[in-house]
Amino acid sequence: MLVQPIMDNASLAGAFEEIATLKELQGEDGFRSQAYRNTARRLETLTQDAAELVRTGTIKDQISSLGKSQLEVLGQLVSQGSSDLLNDLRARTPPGHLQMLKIAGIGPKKVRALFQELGVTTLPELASACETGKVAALKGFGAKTQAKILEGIAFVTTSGQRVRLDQALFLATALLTRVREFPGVSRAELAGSVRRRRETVKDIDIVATAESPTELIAAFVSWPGVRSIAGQGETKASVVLEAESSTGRLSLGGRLTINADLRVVSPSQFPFALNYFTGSKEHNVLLRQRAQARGWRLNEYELEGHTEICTDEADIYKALGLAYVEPEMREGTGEDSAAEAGKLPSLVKSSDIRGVFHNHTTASDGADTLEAMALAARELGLEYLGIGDHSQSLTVANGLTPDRVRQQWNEIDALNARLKGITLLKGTECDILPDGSLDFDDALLAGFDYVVASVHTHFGQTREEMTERICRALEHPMVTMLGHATGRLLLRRDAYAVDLEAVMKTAARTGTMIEINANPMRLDLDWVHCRRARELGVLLVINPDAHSREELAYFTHGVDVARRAWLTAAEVYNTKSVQEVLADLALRRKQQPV
Ligand code: DGT
Ligand code: CA
Ligand code: ZN
Repeated sequence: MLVQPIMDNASLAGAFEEIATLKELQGEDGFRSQAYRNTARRLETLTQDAAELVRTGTIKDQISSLGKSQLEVLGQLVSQGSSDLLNDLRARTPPGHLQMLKIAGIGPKKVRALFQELGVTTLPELASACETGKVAALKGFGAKTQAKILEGIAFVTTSGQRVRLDQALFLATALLTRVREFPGVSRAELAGSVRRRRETVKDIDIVATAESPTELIAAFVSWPGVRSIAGQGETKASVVLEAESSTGRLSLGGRLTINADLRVVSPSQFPFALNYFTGSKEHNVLLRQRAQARGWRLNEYELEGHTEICTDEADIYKALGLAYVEPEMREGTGEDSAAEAGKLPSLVKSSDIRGVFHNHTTASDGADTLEAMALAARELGLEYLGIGDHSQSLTVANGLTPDRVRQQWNEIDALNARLKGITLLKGTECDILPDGSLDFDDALLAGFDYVVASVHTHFGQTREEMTERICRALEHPMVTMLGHATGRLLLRRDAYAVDLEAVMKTAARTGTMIEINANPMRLDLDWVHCRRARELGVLLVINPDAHSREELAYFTHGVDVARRAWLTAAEVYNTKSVQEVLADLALRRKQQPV
């Protein structure tokens, strides 16, 4: 049963984003599709309810660039929940063409060429065209591109079933609220990989108690957003949810489908069911073995043989001789012995974060001005906001020339003199050039409070070249932290080839921080390497890489990664106060030969 979606700003933005992509696939000129994409950005950052502005005919006051056709699309989306243009574009575009866009190195032009020259409409067809050498023979492709496409297909098809955590969490939280508000429900929690905050998830798992399980199940399978029912029983249901996917700078927009499972249990079963369905499987095995060693049996409903009552998960851990293990650490990687020895770390929390360093403004490729970003950071409760706009050679992102850098410093000084409750820091996201040198000279670099160094070009270098390149940058005395260490885009682009172990060891030796890039499309470092970095003694820093006011809040996704990596507040640089950070940054600069 498809219930009409509520057209909030994010859904409207998603529809515009999708129209832009589909128009490009149809070969319409770039300018017109870009206009739709620009509107998507504006809708996303609009603070008023766009649907309401459309209804009252005042939307053009907020988005002056809207033309006649875009206004018509908006009008239809708001009044009918769908748009003729979007429906028409969807009908004319093979779904396989959208999937092809997820392959790194393939854009709309290449998809069109493959379709027109070879009639390719699906990923399997594309794979066989590559395998028979037809793609390499096409103008503008070649053997190298063909090999890359094959790799990309393998990547997209193996990862394609999973959904990014931020998107799943958004839907899961809304669903959980509905479950909790349902009459007769006394307890309900998210379980599974969503609760453990894995970076991608297969489905949403919810565990609940209810006075009438059948009524809750019947309601659950008919809620808005449910596209179909995958299974329905007395105490369990599984549905397929469909929603507009969130937009954001690195996403493709479009539709998102994900399964959601609800399990209804009795109040006495609840802690056991929650624990079991939170997993991970590996963690469950560890717990079951501990129960067995005590002569008990642990399953999803009870701890058989144990006589004391368990009302929540902590009681179960206690019964097994363990301290409570936070869900993020339940991956079967030694958390049970640490819990037994009382050696579990006290994990960093979002409320510990007092500032962020890697953020963009309209000076480079951000959507908001310096002042708007500063006010939003203050609103979020941050004490300091570091600005890290792009450097000069990254012209595609409007990188700053030295002159523009100095101009921004003046603006920062002026804002710092004027604004209360937030301190702006002068930083840069300085490109690491292919040979490992930096995009600004030392004299200019010395004027920043700190430097984030990142790789944005020449991803195709060999593993040795890339490792040397990054390590050379880390050796540079003015580099404070390494940005998005591997360049990966979740479910879309693999990390570039790089020896991270060597990079982390170099960072540990030079005292350079490594960023946990918290953009939910990156999460780079990932939690596994992050935990290794901690072991090696690398100081980590969580950065949202915000390109708009809204994206400042991304740092919470980085906190999730840090928690999965067992990090405490002391091991994350930006839990320091503004005074501590200013003192530390000044000290770091003093130790540099200028
Ligand atoms: P995913 O793949 O992102 O959905 O990851 P999970 O961990 O949410 O996996 P899921 O949804 O298949 O199952 C939820 C939890 O239920 C899982 O973390 C542990 C538990 N579970 C499911 N199947 C088994 C099993 O065969 N053995 C054990 N020990 N636990 C299981
Ligand atoms: Ca799951
Ligand atoms: Zn970057």
